[in-house]
Amino acid sequence: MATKLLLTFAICRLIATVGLTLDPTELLRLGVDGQLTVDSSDVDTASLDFGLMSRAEPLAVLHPASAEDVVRLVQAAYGSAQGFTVSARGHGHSINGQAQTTNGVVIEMSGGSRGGVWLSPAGKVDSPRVSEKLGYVDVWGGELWIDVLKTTLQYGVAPKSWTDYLYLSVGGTLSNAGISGQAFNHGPQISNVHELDVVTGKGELLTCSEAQNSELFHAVLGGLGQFGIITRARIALEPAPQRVRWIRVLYSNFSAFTRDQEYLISLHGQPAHQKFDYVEGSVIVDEGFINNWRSSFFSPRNPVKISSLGADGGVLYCLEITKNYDESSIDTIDQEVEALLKKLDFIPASVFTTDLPYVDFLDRVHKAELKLRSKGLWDVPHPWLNLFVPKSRIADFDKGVFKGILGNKTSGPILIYPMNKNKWDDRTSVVTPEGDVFYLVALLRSALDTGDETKSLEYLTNQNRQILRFCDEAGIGVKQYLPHYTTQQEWVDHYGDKWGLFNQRKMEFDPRRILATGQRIFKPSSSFKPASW
Ligand code: ZME
Repeated sequence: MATKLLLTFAICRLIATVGLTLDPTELLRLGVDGQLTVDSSDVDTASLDFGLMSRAEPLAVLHPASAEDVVRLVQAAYGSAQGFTVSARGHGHSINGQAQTTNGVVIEMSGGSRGGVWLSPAGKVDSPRVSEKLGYVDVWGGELWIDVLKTTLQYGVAPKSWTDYLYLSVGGTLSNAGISGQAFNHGPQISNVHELDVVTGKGELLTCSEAQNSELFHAVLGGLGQFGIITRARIALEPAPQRVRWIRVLYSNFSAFTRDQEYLISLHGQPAHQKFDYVEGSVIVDEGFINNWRSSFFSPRNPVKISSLGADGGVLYCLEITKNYDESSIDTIDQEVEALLKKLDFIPASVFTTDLPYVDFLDRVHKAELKLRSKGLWDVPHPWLNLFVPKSRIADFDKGVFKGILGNKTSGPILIYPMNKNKWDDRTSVVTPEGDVFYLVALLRSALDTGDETKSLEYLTNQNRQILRFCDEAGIGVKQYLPHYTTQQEWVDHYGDKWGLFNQRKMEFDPRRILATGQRIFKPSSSFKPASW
């Protein structure tokens, strides 16, 4: 209690210094079980994200002990005359300040001292609750996918659809879509959720699914945090494979590359032994990069002279595929992979194969993270650009961007892979391009201050603008994934036909526009905003 009073005084003082008129007794009356803090280290952490390109300080930070704490905070924000904003933050891997907020409170959904996993509305438990039939798991919204994986593996099961990087929160990826090489087959992560608990912008804790509160369910999936805070998710599981055969093959011809990728994802309806489990790809625009990349993936034997591969316009394409297996399929894995590879048109001498445990494959980006961290190359600005490009225009994109604007320079991985739109639910809040198949193109760049201006944040940010302008002028019809815009008109254009629905859902579920203001989609309502807005 003494701590709580001290905190309240601190918040009082803080609010006084920023000139807000928020009545501090509103926060005192919260009576949260978790920790509400204005510690500078908490505020600093909540002010930043992985992108390191925007900074916004919240008034305070809440480390919730349960969904009820989230309810108490949002109810206080919603019910107060002056009000404040509320943003949920997971592991802080947004690029453009999407989980930040000024004049409000950041709820730290992940990690901290809490530990374990919290279920709502049932209360605390020590581990995620795996259903008896092992068909799904219930997890706290702030849980990281790596921890969901480690726990479910103890029961011999695992989620079906992933992101490349697992140190992301469940609520965070479900608020976007959650994609990786499994999405062609299982759909994005938002297609693999049975049920959610959500705290709406009115402070109501609602369970939602296709059958119950379905409008909220679809709104929240890919909803960029605009309609509620996910406190529990029920995630679809499958029997966990034991091992992964991981293969990379190279192409110099872009149309051969995309033809093969599109063929492989067209196999989604086939029996498991006749398709790959994961289909991704990458673009290699300079030779220095592939040498690095090759040495980290393959044994020092099997040398490949990149210059001898006849790269078309100096650009190479790498198809990356996996096949999962276990003891029962150990005798057939070689033949199954061979039969699939026979159908493809890659450069014959360019097959690179690894074999590893399932968890090591899924957690592969973390290994890259540890290497980059050890060289001080992780906590740097990340001017990332993620685009959905329609299949019909991917060749134009290649010509204009990979063989054009990028100018043989990379500052990080460039991912490219197609997905089947029939695995996406149009009732969710996500926006995808026209056509049955669209590509993810991800430019995952790190900015460095080395004196080489092509590595600078300014250069890369400018290049992102150039790429978007090129797509716009060529009428390519791209949609940003993990979108970032600064004006409402751009958001209206982004949502297109879905804007009306998106706006209607906002009025219903967050009428005072207090949630996730860092997305910059809606301004907090004018009757409500403090003078400093
Ligand atoms: C900064 C960094 C990103 C280092 C490796 N990556 C990645 N590598 C491969 N796929 C990724 C990825 N980040 C997201 N997806």
